[in-house]
Amino acid sequence: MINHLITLEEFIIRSQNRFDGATGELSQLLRDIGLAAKIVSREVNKAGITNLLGRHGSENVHGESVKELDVFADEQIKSALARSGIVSMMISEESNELIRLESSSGKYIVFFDPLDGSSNIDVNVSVGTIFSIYSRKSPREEPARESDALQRGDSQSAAGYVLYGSSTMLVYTTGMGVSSFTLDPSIGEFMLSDDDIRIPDFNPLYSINEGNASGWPVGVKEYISYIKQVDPETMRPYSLRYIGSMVSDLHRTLLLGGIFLYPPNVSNPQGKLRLMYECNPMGYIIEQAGGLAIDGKGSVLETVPQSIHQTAPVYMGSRKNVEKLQEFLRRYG
Ligand code: AHM
Ligand code: MG
Repeated sequence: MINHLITLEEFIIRSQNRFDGATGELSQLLRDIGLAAKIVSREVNKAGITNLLGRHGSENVHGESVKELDVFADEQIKSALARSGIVSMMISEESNELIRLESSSGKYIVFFDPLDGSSNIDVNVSVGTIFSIYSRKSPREEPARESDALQRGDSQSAAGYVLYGSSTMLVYTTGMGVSSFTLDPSIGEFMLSDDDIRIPDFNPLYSINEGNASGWPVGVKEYISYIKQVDPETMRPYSLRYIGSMVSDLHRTLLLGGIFLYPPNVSNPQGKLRLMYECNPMGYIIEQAGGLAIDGKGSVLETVPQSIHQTAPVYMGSRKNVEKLQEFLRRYG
């Protein structure tokens, strides 16, 4: 419970002060992202009354149509990441290639999805920005290498998301728990809402696109059929909640508990969601809050990435919910 107001800036500085030897670079980077989030939030909120809304007429690297707001968010985040010289490379869902910045000696590599769930914008459903930050491994006097970007999710220095919902919230972790901030538009500041979010251990809630059921692995089919059976003792049947906007579905899961699933299916045999800027950052947050994030074999965060835009199956949420799913995945191979 927070009994006095703390801004995002103040919180970041206080957290930095707890580390001897912190250079302040990560703090600066988080503040830069916070600023971009405010600008994107302003545009998302007024999208309905301006002509920003609508298709931009091009397709991104995944063949999806790009909306004007995606482009706007992409530009804002790129310029935020470029402004302090801390980032050497960035990777956006909207760009095929990784982007090398002039500050090639910058310490950090940032992956981001500028506006996730953008197919929901036209219908006024919440969307979000996701980011994932890695510290480079190569010497800083040399230009950063692609291998600096292809690190496992458990090496993330920080990860977070911004949810543009009924209010705008920024949620992030640097590996010491999860904190959330709510944008107060009247003063233009993100204010601390919770400095230690814990995901409930269990909730009979599940979140999945059931339209894809025919292509799921047998273990997932059997699990979903199990959670629909009636058994009050194990709180079955579970309730279904699916928005179709990952940030929204996982924000709810983080606060209320339950399980979010995006298994492989016929159209996406390797899963649909992107490992580096969807599964890893959201998985890191869920695990930091006490939940689990798996890909069906092991922890999502232990996957060794092969490419910057690769996809992965993902199951994450409350520990007991995910463990029950794991039983089914093991039993049915
Ligand atoms: P996007 O990055 O193109 O917006 O796609 C990702 C979105 C996620 O937000 C969401 O969880 C998922 O796609 C929904 O997919 P589906 O429509 O197949 O259920
Ligand atoms: Mg996305």
